[in-house]
Amino acid sequence: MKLASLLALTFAAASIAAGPPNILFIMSDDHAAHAISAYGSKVNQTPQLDRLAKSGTRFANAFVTNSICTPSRATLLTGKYSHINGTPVFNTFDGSQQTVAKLMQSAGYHTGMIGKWHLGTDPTGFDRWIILPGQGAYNDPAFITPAGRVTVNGYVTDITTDLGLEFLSTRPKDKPFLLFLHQKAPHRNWTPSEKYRDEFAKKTFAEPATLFDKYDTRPGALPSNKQTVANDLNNRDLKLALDAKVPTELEVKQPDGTVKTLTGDDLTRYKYQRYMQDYLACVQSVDDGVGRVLDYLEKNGLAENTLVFYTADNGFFLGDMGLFDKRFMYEPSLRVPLIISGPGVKAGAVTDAFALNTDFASTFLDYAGAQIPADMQGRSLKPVLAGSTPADWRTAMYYRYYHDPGDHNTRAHYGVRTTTHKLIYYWKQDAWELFDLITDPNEQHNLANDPAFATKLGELKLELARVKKEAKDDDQFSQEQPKGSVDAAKNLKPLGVKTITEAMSAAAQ
Ligand SMILES: [Ca+2]
Repeated sequence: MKLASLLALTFAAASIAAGPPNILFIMSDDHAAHAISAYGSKVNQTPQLDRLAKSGTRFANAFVTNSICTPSRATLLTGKYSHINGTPVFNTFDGSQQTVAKLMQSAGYHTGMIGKWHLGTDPTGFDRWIILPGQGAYNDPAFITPAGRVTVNGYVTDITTDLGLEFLSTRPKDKPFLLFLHQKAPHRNWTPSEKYRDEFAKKTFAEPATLFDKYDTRPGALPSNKQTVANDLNNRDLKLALDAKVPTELEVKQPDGTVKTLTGDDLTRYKYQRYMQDYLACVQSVDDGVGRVLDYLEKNGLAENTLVFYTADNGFFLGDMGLFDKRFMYEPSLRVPLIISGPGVKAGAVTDAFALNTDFASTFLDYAGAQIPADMQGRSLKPVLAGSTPADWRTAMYYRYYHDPGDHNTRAHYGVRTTTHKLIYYWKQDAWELFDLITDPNEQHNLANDPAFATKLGELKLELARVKKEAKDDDQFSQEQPKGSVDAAKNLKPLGVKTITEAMSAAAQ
């Protein structure tokens, strides 16, 4: 037998013996796609995420269905929209319901949950879990485990990665694993590591074209929102003082040593730079962590049979429309990064197929060879990843945000995004916004009141009604949301400062 055929046979046998793939799902908090170089970032370089994109498939159109932390995480676990899984705002998640973690456990997977959780109740369906309380802390963070509360000294992004590597090295080797490795960064109050703080504080970043957006033609929600770079970044955000006062003038030392008092647009520009310096420094540590995990998989023979996902729980405004934060259905916040590599995934590919965070649960189950429950609302991405998007793949997606007024005086809304247009409805204001995403990708010109677009508006209203019905949204939470806060304090047994190994031992059920 020729060597080539022998090798082919050996590889075939190895892939059969390998069984269902491991799944490593890395999710960061508030990481905008446009802060990743593989997505064409104009403000930073992310070599490790680019490396993942090179070995896998990058989704150019990945969206979340409710752009906010807790609801997004509930959707990941259930494969369902907020109005079906019962978590539309920051209310506690009912962990007794069907979740993908439980289903994967039943399918023979060793399951783990590490890092930011923010669902209020304890994780269910995980063999090992260690989560940050609420938002968690950037430095010397506390973690909640089934055994009690532990503290691990160091920087949270590095620690979360270390815990992930410890999970991998101590896992039972006779089972495939599903690991949710959830970074807290780069969430507000953007606190960089010592490694990157000074380096990024010296950088200057390109301003987005819409930093000084005046919100003309969009009076429904934008003018009253309180997540603007100009008027809402406070002393704490800007690392000027510990209070939440918003500076309206500021003495800043110039490169030539003189001191200048900044006000108005100059001050907004300064705030934008300070915000980006810290936010992007946080992103850099997340990127490092992705690299360390990829190295581990390669060195330990796991790369061949492990699917690696990278995504974020929501998008983020990087000064776009003059904003920070998320929540709105506008592109910077609706859109999330999604890069997937692994067995059966086309390498170096970019797909335009719409992926939603409702799709993850079905995708995991599909790869595991397990049955996908009929009540899950997403669709497996597996064929898309193999390079053959089904002919009937979605070309429109439904979105709904509820938290009104919330922390930033955001108006509740729902809408539909197609491949070319977006229609948003602020139901409490009865205000419509229609955008042509091809001619106006920055969503500056609301066409809803333009008679020339009356036909298009009518078509999109019908499309919105269709996707809303398809998502089984009967306005269940349109007026009142469930009670119970994910940030309520808990009395837990304090176990003191622990090493990574000790902390991970406490994570066992
Ligand atoms: Ca988030």
